[in-house]
Amino acid sequence: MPFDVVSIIGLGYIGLPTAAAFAARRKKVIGVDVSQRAVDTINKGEIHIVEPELDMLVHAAVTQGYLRATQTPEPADAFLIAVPTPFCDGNKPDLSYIEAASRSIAPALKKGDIVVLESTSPVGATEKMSAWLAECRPDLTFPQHSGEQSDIRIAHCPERVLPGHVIRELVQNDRVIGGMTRRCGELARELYQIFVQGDCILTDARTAEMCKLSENAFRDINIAYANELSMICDRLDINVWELIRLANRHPRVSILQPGPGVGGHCIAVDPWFIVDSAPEEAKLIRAARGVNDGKPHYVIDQTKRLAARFKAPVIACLGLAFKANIDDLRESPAIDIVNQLADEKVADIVVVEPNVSVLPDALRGKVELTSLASAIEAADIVLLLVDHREFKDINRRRLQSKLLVDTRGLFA
Ligand code: SAJ
Repeated sequence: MPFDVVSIIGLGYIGLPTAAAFAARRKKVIGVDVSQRAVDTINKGEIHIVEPELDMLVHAAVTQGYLRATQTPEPADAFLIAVPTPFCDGNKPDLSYIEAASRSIAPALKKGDIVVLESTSPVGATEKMSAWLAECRPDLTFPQHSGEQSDIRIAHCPERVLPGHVIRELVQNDRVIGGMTRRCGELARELYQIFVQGDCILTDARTAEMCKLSENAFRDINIAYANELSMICDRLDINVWELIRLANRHPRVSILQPGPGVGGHCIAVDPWFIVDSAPEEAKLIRAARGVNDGKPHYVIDQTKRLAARFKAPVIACLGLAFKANIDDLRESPAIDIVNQLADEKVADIVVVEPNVSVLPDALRGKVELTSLASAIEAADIVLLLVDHREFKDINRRRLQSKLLVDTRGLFA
């Protein structure tokens, strides 16, 4: 039977749930991560990230002997690479994690194995991965040289799950599978059908890469539209939340929600991969990035204008995560906003983030992490940055004497 052993390289927000999904289907899974802390935590049956239901799945997988984590790659029948693809200076994609992961698994490869790149990647990355592997293993053949007959099969299958709903979406979402050859795609489809209930649709690797980038750029452009509307409505003294509710009554209109900016490691990053590869053509995609990256500065200016009304203002900043009900602080506009307000000494700042117990490095020593009740009690200005469920229950009467900057429309 093919795929007796599956290895997942990178045990983060995507890799760990994927490892757990294979293990739940009684596949032997070897999880590989460079972090000793992540490896130790997982081998205890615990998790190092916050994602609903993941703890139960990982605990079951480890205690039943289906999942084991290690820092060193071992032989397997299928290797899935799920490492970060950030951008470096100049908004250029940084493929160094993919390269390091590829080189690390190369010694463990044997004839007949498949390697799938799951990380969101610029067009051409899967071909590069194949070339790195080929360079490390001249004794094996790879698709770009020997086509259908290669020893190792290579494919790209971008993850599409929404943080906070990963376990459900991992199983239910359709998957786009880009094989370096038709046979590579077919084999990858067999692999994913072990746990995916959605359709697994075959294409080539470059189209699969572009498909994932296009999905996230689509969302970025639509959020930019909502953010731009929010600023236009401020100028025209119109409640943007009511406006969007009304416009969305049209059967073919579905405007997204404005916010303090776009965060996370996907939507704020991936459109740049398209811009980088086609700078002349990608005008709209670049403009949307500009609008969304500009929104935190707009919120900072709004807050500063209110703070100037007080002698010694206290601002309660509600939320640091990049979106509601998660602990993920990566690329969070809320952190940039709090950081700049603190650096400019606009006010004394207290912060509430129910999903973390310590402040991120960027804010340590500059602001105080406190409870919701005491933050609101102390505040002259309440700056709502994330629509966490805990904030929805705030007693509106306690806000009556405060000035509000509600970037998420929670109190609208
Ligand atoms: N946001 C808004 N207004 C909205 C929706 C989102 O301001 O109406 C903000 C959020 O607050 C957050 C950012 O956008 O700061 C991104 O959040 P998100 O929920 O739109 O997306 P992510 O980054 O959590 O996940 C996205 C998803 N992509 C799409 O929906 C097209 C997910 O399916 C992808 O798998 C994921 O990127 C990824 O890993 O690429």
